[in-house]
Amino acid sequence: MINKMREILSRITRAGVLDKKQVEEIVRDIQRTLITADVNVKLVKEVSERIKKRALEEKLPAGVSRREHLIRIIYDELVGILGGEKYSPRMERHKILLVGLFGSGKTTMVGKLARYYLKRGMSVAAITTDTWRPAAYEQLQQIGQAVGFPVLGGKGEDAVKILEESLKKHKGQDILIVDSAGRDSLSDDLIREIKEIKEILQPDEVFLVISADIGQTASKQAQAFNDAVGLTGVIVTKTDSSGRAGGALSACRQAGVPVAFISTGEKPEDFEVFNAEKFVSRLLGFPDLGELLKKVQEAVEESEFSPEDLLKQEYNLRTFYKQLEAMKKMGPLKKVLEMLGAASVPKEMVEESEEKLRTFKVIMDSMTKEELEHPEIIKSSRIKRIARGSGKSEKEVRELLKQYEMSKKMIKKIKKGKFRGIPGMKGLKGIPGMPPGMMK
Ligand SMILES: Nc1nc2c(ncn2[C@@H]2O[C@H](COP(=O)(O)OP(=O)(O)O)[C@@H](O)[C@H]2O)c(=O)[nH]1
Ligand SMILES: [Mg+2]
Repeated sequence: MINKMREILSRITRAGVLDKKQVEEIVRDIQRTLITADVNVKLVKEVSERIKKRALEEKLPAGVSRREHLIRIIYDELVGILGGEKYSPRMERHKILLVGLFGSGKTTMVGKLARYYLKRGMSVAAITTDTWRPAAYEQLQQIGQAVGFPVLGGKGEDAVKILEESLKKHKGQDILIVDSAGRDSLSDDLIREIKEIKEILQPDEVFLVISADIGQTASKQAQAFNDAVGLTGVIVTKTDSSGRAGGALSACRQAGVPVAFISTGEKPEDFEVFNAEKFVSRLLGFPDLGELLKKVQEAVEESEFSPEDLLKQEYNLRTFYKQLEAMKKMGPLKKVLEMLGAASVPKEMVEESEEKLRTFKVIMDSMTKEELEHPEIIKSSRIKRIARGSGKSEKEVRELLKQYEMSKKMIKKIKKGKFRGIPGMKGLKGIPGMPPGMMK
């Protein structure tokens, strides 16, 4: 799912034009990817219809390009199907009970949770009431030794007895984690056992641990466990090795049971609080998409530069300068495109343009009003005078004029409708006529 989503995004950024046909193709690709990840078909249909409708019908916010808008819509909608309320881990003393079927990753999860709270300065102890799995106690012991927490007990034949005896050894550690036994399915016998354990332990959190492998079945399982024993949340494991994590996560959301944590590998550190925005950002190919999209939006709102006005106004050195300033503010957007592998924008781009902007500004301050508004009158004697007056070289003055000329040509093309975009940033609507000299 991850690779496929990245491919789709990079196709969006590479596409010359984003017309109806292109949008439909992209939506079909997203549909296929979600179905492969075992997301419920009805949900896939709903979300892809919404993406299509919004992409084709919503009015573009000022200064936002069609492709940016499409990325934003896809991001929003994916967060919508995967996310719910964000879980905040309790940072006070509490008891956690882990329940779930065989092999879902409960015992491994004890180590992850323990490490998480130990790192935050809390003390931890654990108990296993698993009387089914041979060597369940030894498995947890090993994890406890590696991570650094005591295992209070877990040997015996009766889960309830084990728990009662182990609780006597509890020395008041902040976090007490109880690992329980699974079954192949949610049997009456398992329900009874969990209920008894709950009665005695009085846990603050009851987490159902499920493997991402079960995909959309997670919805039924979460509901069944919730009805039978009452859950405070779900923990989804094996999101690293299963292609169905999207299905499992969206299914929990549909079941109305929040996903508290996810596990991303076998080691104790492969673990995180579930955050749909972060998850989707990673899915789409880079870690801070939400943050970047926000920055782009702010940059656009801040800048008073309107591409439409630029085309209406007479183009001269003053408009050229305004355009450069706006371009500088668009920095974050370039970062988005660059990270998506779409644009060949050099890293120095922003800094370099800032320095150039300063130079250009100094040079322009030494020009007369007439020269700024009708740059075509600037010939070599004026260039000499401007260079002397501004303390810059003639070469720099010529460079400013050259870039202005190139930019002006491009604006002309846009006005005639022949503009296809800047190489590497094709069709980018926000910054028409960015001079190629600034993009070396
Ligand atoms: N790849 C991967 N393997 C995991 C993850 N969590 C658990 N496992 C493995 O799944 C298997 C079953 O885990 P275990 O904790 O014993 O499951 P339990 O029966 O629910 O206690 C073990 O081999 C774990 O190493 C995970 O997030 N990613
Ligand atoms: Mg176990």
